[in-house]
Amino acid sequence: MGKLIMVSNRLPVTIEADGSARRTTGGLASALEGADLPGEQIWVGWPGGAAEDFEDLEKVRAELLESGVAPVFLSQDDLDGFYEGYANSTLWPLLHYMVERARFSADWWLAYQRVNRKFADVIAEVADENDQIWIHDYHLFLLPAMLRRRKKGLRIGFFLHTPFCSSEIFRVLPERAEILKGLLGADVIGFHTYSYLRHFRSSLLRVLGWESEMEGIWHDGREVHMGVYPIGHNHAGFDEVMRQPGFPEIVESHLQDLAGKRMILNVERLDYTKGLPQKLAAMRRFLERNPDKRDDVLFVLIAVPSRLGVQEYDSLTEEVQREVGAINGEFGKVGHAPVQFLHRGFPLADLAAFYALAEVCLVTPLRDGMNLVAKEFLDCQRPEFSSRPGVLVLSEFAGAANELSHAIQVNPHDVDEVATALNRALEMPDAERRNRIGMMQGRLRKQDSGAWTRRFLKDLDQVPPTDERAVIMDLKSLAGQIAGQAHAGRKIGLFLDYDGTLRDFVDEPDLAVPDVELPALLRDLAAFPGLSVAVVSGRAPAFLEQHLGGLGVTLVGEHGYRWLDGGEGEWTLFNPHVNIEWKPAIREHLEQASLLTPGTHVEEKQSALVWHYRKADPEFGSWRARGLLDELTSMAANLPVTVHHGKKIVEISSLQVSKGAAVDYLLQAWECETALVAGDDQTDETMIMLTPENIEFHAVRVGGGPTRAAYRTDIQGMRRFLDELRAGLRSNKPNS
Ligand code: GDG
Repeated sequence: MGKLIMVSNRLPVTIEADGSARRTTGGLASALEGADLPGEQIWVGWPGGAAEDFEDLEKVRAELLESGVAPVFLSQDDLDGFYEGYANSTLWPLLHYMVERARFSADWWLAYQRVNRKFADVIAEVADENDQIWIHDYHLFLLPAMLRRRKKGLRIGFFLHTPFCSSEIFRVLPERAEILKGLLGADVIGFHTYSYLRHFRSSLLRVLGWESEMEGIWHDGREVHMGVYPIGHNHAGFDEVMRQPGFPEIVESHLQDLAGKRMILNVERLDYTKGLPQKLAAMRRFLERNPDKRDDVLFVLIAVPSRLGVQEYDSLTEEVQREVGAINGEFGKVGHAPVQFLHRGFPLADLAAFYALAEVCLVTPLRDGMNLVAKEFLDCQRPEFSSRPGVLVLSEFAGAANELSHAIQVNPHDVDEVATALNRALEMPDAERRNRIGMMQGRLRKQDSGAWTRRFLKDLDQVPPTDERAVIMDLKSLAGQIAGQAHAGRKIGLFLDYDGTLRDFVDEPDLAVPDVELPALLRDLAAFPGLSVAVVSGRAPAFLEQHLGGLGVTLVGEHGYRWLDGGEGEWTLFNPHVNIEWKPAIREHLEQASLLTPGTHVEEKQSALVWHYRKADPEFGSWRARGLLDELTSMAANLPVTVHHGKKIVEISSLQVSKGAAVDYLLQAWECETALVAGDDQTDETMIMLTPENIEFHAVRVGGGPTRAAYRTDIQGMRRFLDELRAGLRSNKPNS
């Protein structure tokens, strides 16, 4: 097994200009600290600061490399455009649904691309074939595809720590297509919740028009797996500090400071997504409504400074400071200010003590990928350290809300609701508090950051190694083998689907005409003595004859209903007794569906009916198609038909007609000794599944999806195969 290369914008440590190191605060850093990563590792990331400020860049690089860290040094220009600009002023607000905060600049986009390339450069230097690369977060959306182009044989995972916003928001981003394609360079893409995965899939559909499955998407000749991996907190780290002999003293000293007040705790990186102003509004409402509790409670707001220098963050700090002052001015008294704003970080042991002592933990972000504070608070609730169990008040817009259903969940925008929840939490009887904590704590401790890491890396590990993925290589030797057999005088049949196999799909099927090279290629192949070629398509005869007639290639139309021997003369039916009496009733049903679904229409073929939804709204269209499929399947239970869901179509065709049956017929008629079938969808599987006796039979699936074919490739790979076969046929001394 190769090594693990962890890649994040920030390293888990910040390196000062003199080379000394300091720990970074934030969700990613603290989760990974407890993750207990396996095997040999290298961390790749920005060490903090601008490259210009380091006294001796090369010395720092060499020292860091020795301790397993490969730094990506960024210039002040990079930092302005990439970090403060595109990552934190464009992507961060958009991903958190704050469109009005998002700012756009072409220069920032250039810097974002440049810095992603710098990361790719550093990784390419330290990575070897079969290493696992685990890329973290929105700063590096372009990196998976860049890296894949740069270096073969890597297993690339990507995890997004933020939400993935609805496609309606994501579409706002000018570079939306590039970002999605960049991400699809990964083998495994992970999200915290199912909703984020769903939004990502609808963005693929709405921005790129690419349909995907829940588990992933076939892209660029490989399977990109998508999954839901809710991150856990660093249970081991908190457990360790709480077990230390000095911990009770730390708790005791904070308890003294509280002087009998009931602590309502808030811990966060100071960020507008965490909703501190809204939280302060709720505190104010609570204090207004509950004068009897004003002297009892103490709101402790720990807010670690974050992204200093970014304008939004500086003004947020000022806004919070002003409001804290105003609330204390209004509701405080000599010796007691109800709100304490601590604008700094604390050591983990102090944080654990705060969590243990809090009666209420107020976690009310406006949007949050997961939120680890909520989990850490619950974990630190241990009866030996506090007189009363605590209550979690949690925003329904935090990813953690999916898992923590026994918290009091609130809408953070609803000031009244949060104020009421605060009061309810303070009044909650101890038995209920304990019960709620118990329901959540066990699971959290098991699903900690270590479990999260293991799950993600296990899936990354299951990505097949390069040589298994490189099916196109196999086709090359297959081309040589078949050319050799043709030269040796064996009778060979090639049965090739058209759309999605020889030619890409386009929005308008009539425009999917063959490119200039295809007719010549097919003609050359069919001209070789003993080698017969058939294009086996679902298309109507007229289209096939117009574009592929007269080439010496046999045309099979309407999924095997009729054929044109050698591409000229008269079309013949494979089976003149096919039953088509079922058509009127089904046609009426399909026409009804078209009326109700704008952008769809019914195509009538001799032995089939096709409902096309290529031009419908993509989600509405595929939802309707699934419904139609159910209806037709039950309607057709006693009819001699099959129903099939193809690429943007639902097709009902006679049971007696199939591509497989047509190919079976031609295999005999042509007395084939070797045959190759190739296709990209379920109708082609009827040829792929044939098992003709005494014939060497090769089946190729073009693109993704379940198949019985032994070979898999993409359209380019298929065309390359045919080119190589032609070259083999032309050469005097064939490979065998
Ligand atoms: C991003 C996503 C997602 C805070 N103050 C102190 C301190 N912290 C630690 C907490 C916690 C971490 O910072 C904050 O993590 P969050 O998950 O709450 O939020 P983000 O930093 O925004 O993280 C988030 C996360 O990535 C992981 O995927 O959950 O949604 O936005 O661990 O303990 N740590 C110490 N002293 C402090 O004063 N030692």
